[in-house]
Amino acid sequence: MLNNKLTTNPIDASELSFDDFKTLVIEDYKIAFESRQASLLGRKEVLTGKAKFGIFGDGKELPQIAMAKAFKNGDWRSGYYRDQTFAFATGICTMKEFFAQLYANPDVEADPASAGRQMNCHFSTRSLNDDGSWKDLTAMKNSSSDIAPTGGQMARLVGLAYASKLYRKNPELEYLKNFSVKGNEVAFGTIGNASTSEGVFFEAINAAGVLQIPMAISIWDDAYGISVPAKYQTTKEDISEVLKGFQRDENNAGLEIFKVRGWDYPALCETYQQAIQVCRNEHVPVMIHVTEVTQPQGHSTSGSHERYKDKARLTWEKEYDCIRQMRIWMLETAIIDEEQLLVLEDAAKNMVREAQREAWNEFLADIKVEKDQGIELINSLAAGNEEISKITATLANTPDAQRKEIISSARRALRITRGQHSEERNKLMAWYEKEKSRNEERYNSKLFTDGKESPSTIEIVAATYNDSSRMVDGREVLNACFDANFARDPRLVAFGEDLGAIGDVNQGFAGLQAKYGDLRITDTGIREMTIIGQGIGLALRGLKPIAEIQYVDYLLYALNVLSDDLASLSYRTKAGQKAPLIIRTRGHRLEGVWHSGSPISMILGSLRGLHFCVPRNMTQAAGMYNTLLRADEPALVIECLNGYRLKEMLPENVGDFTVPLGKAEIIKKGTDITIISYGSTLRIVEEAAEELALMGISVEIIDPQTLLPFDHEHLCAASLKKTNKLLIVDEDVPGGGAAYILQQVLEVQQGYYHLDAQPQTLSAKPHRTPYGTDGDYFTKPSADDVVETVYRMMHEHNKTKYPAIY
Ligand SMILES: Cc1ncc(C[n+]2csc(CCOP(=O)(O)OP(=O)(O)O)c2C)c(N)n1
Ligand SMILES: [Mg+2]
Repeated sequence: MLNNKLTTNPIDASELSFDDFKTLVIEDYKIAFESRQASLLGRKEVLTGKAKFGIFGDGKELPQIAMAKAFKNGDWRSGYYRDQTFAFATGICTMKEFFAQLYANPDVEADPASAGRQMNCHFSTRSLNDDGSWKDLTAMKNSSSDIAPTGGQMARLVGLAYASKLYRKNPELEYLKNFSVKGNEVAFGTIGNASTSEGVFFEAINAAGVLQIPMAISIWDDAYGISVPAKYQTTKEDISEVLKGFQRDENNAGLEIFKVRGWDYPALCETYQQAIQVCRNEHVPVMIHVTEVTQPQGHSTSGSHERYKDKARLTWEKEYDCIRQMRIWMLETAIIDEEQLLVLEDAAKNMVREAQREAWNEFLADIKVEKDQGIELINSLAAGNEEISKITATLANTPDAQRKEIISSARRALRITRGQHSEERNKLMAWYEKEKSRNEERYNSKLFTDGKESPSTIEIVAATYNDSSRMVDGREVLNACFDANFARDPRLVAFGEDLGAIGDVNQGFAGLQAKYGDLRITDTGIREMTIIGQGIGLALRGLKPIAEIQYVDYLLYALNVLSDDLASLSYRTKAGQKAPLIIRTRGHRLEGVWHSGSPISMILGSLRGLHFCVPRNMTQAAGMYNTLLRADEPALVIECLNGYRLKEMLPENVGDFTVPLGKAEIIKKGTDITIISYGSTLRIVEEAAEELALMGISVEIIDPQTLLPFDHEHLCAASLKKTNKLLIVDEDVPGGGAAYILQQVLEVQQGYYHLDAQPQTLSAKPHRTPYGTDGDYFTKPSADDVVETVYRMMHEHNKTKYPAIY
């Protein structure tokens, strides 16, 4: 077994003898050189068809070696696809793992970063044990899981650094020994020069300056973003020049900005030592702008850079290739001689080649077993059937057949032999079923971590009331719930716009900052992407954040971070990382185009991987928070904007009762028609049901309470058995959230079977809601609309009993 851990050592040159110093430098060169070989060989593996796509870290080796020297156990990285040398130098990725990911090996042992789910060079360490519990993150070098959207790493970087601030400043967190040592951890970010054009980059830099957090952002500046040169990307073509206003000075806190050339090894080492010392000790954000970086093989395997770089640039890139420059410097300073270098380089090439071969053989090994089994089982059906013989012959002649070819062959054989009964066919079928479930585990599992703290494991506790229970404003129920939870668990923090001093715009957190301090309950700038990123980073580091988005209408400003990063986290790491972040927001009907949204289908379409709660009132919301805050999976809760001042009875166990996720509730029993609704429209449906009762129509109302998951017990279909009629009411666009509910009830719950009338949806108009009472009335479903829609359905069913209204 190859030992291909490459890790580099931190250096403090002042304390070393020249010989020790030489050894460390040579070791660094070796890692850089091996990494370059990995890039060259990786590209070949793609171009010869063994892997599908390749993007590599060539040209960026030396700054990453320097960065790795300053990176300690407990620290975090939030970077992007160029960081392979850093990953090798820190041990975050081994050479063999690098190739395993390139081949998409779905075995988590082979590719611990993503179990073959991510493109190559998307790095990630495993923070979790198999049961979803945390490892000791202070004893390891941590990398949050990369995502492909450029700049996407910036939002969570803020949170990773902010966690250090909380751990340093809040003594109540000291017991969390697995996550921090007095907040000394630095969050290292990396980003390409062109990606600094993204809004999230500027948002994150500003937030870091405001928050004063130990965030060290490195910019690998190779003057291009794929083919687009700096003049289209960056004002003055120089990002550190542009950001000079963020530089701290005697009077103002800010960032410390460094600039260093990417081929100058001694300067890089010195710069990183200095920068990270400031960052770690003083908790000041630093930026290291690494210029004059090259990209010898071009952007990725998708094209060649000769198409867009002129001759002068290509010549310069050759000359200032950082490995070449380091080599020259080492020879000039007599650190090594040419002969020794050649030996080292030869050994490095062999090491990389060996790791690649092992990774490829391991990738194919399991598949080969499945292929042999598949061929044998299919062959046993062949007797005289030419079509089947052809299938196995083709499969046998495909040396690098993957699971797709093997399973597809078995399925074709089963289709061809449909209707036949034989022992052989039964065997193939059993094998296919077994492989199907193994492949589900390989390719479709772990949308959630499903660990021992999953919301489904939280005990169900009913709300209780006593004789002295009071009716209070809905917001007071929430307030009491948050109060109890913050008293119970010091890991909880909440933040958002206007959430701190005034306790949010609807006062759910009123008075709680005064009680728990502004480290735990705090205001933020207007910066939705990094509010969510702040939450993700904290959650990745063992805290329990509630991030508030002031109105659901503004969720769009954070949707990229929520969808790309939070929602995909468990899946893309195959439960290697979790971020139990709760997003609290408010929405549905109120007033105006941007304070009345109910974009449910947008959320359903983009946030699989989150639980999605749509409580009808503040008591249900509190019960959901009580569940979620005891569990370890991310969720979004939309409170009803128009419900904060409505009266509700305050439960005596307001911080302890739980509303389980996926548990629908029958709000009103009835016999003629089932209406499914959620959130604010439920009150309208209830009002309509009263009028319908007077018209002789008995309505059963079901509140699914959560849309993801949806009605585990299939109460909706059970209700249809009785009523045979279905109406879904919501205030999303037509064909939005209601269409999803239809799919759940008709398809998943097989409710179609019980219908005797066309199922209907009643949603809002497809445009946004105009301001004012009439704007709402003519756009969103009203009680009139519900009454008449139900009545029309009853009329269709029995025209004599229910004569037409219009
Ligand atoms: C949000 C987003 N837009 C576009 C892309 C496609 N894309 C991938 S890499 C890249 C260029 C990035 O350049 P830079 O940030 O300078 O990094 P480099 O590759 O040069 O190291 C682009 C446009 C993407 N991945 N994500
Ligand atoms: Mg670039």
